[in-house]
Amino acid sequence: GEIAPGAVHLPDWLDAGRQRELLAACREWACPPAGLRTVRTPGGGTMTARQVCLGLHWYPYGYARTVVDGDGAPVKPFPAWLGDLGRRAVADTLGTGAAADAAYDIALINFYDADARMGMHRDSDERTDAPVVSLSLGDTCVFRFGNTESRARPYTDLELCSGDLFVFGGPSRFAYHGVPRVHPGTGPPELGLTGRLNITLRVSGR
Ligand code: MD5
Ligand code: FE
Repeated sequence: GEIAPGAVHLPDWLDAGRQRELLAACREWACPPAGLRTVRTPGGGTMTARQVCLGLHWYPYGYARTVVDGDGAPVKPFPAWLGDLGRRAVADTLGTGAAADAAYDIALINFYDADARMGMHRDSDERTDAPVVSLSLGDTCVFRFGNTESRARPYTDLELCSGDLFVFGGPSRFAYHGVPRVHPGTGPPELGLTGRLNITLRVSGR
């Protein structure tokens, strides 16, 4: 349902078979070169969620062609089928008009173990306002959807489960958001994933 203008949550959008396929693809993308890495922040810390990128590699803060805080390898390509999936996601949430010109070219895949979190932030390194498509696999998390003014309240906490789709478009594209916790062991057992994966599809504008 619509959580705020432009922010639409569709639980169970990916069936069990699609979840398995997407997880299998993520496992290949996670392999070196340019695989899963620990992201270093400009302040000298590290993010607790580990990440792999397709199309362009995100590093705090900006985008790069090579894995700056990984093995220096060129980032893996963004496959056409993932762009098709993104446009289907936007069509199913915001309508076919919104999906028509969404040329997805970046995927950020975040892996959360039981202790990983993501602090409240805004995604503003893309040079477009195209909707961000978010897909979740594995353990359920608490997702904190905030406002466009500050990290503070008001915000809404909701659970994102394996197979859920969330699209952030319109005025919700630049809202603050975060992942305050993951509930370990809550994913579908038959998926065979310990932890949580989140796949976001984005339009770089580059
Ligand atoms: C996650 N990832 O669950 C989230 C899902 C990230 C990140 O936050 O930056 O990798 S993306 C959620 C998102 C994207 C764009 C806008 C908004 C939320 N929003 O306005 O709430 O790993
Ligand atoms: Fe984000």
